[in-house]
Amino acid sequence: MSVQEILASSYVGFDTITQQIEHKLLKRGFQFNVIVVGQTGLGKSTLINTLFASHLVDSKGRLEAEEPVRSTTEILENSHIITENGVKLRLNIVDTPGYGDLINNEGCWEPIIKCIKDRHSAYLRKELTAMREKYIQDTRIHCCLFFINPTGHSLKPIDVIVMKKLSEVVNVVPVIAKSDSLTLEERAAFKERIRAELAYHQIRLYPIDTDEHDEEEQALNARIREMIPFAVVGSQTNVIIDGKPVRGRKNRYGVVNVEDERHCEFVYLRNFLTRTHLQDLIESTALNHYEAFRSKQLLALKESSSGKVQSPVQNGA
Ligand SMILES: Nc1nc2c(ncn2[C@@H]2O[C@H](COP(=O)(O)OP(=O)(O)O)[C@@H](O)[C@H]2O)c(=O)[nH]1
Ligand SMILES: [Mg+2]
Repeated sequence: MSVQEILASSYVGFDTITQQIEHKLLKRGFQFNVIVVGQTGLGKSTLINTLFASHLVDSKGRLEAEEPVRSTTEILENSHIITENGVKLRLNIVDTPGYGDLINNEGCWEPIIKCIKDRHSAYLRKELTAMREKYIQDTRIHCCLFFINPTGHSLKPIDVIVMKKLSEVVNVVPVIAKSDSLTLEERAAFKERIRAELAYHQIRLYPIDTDEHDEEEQALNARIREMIPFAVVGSQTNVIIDGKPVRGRKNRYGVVNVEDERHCEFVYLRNFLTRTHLQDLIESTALNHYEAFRSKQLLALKESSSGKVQSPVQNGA
């Protein structure tokens, strides 16, 4: 028997591990948690429904003018299971109605930051219990869609503050809401200005390159960063274009086809969120945001417990 033959016959079979992993992952399904932040009426619910091609979100903002403006503390959560070609995605949408609706928006970000941190600490508690579950359901927020008012001017000071705070605890993806209200020139100039402002205020938004990313991924990330913020249009209704129903908005002077790249950047956002970066959003939440939170908490815990141990010694015990 030649060496070649021995090698050929000694097939161990670990190359099937990818299939094994796939089988296991498919059985378990995926969990994706998104938080949407932005003023009432900017089209948050509509966009989420357009993104995931169904009527998912029912939490409403203000419906009637007489209705009181909701406080930002009212954070609503919707959970849905969507399936595509046998892949199960458990989608959690956290809606924050009322953000930035008030005249004085001082501290309006606090409930949102708290919500994100609370989820981190709930996960940490589960990790730390002695009889921990075999599989801890991932409740950490993987992505924050931040809706920018399509003013065409610049970011509001409050947006700058909030995006900065959010980017420290979560992957922030900014979008220009209702971008059908901007002309193409206005849109390009607005995007440019927002990018300049983000850079000026040193707001580091997702995606951020790490050692884990290879050259190809870094090149893709660079392209994404040049495109941010995505100028999107949402619609929950179909209009007929060339005999085919498409997601679109029809008005007196024409139709915006949401999925047409010449009309808006919705398709880029969807590809980015679901086709190219879904896994990275989930992973980077665990590796970066959660890890930072976790080590800070554990250090604090260690310090406080070592304080307790030392005290009897100090008392001369
Ligand atoms: N022109 C335009 N209107 C939109 C767009 N997205 C949503 N709307 C409309 O804006 C209104 C508020 O949308 P909604 O999704 O409830 O906003 P939310 O309060 O941010 O959740 C609805 O009448 C939508 O039909 C958009 O991209 N362009
Ligand atoms: Mg809504």
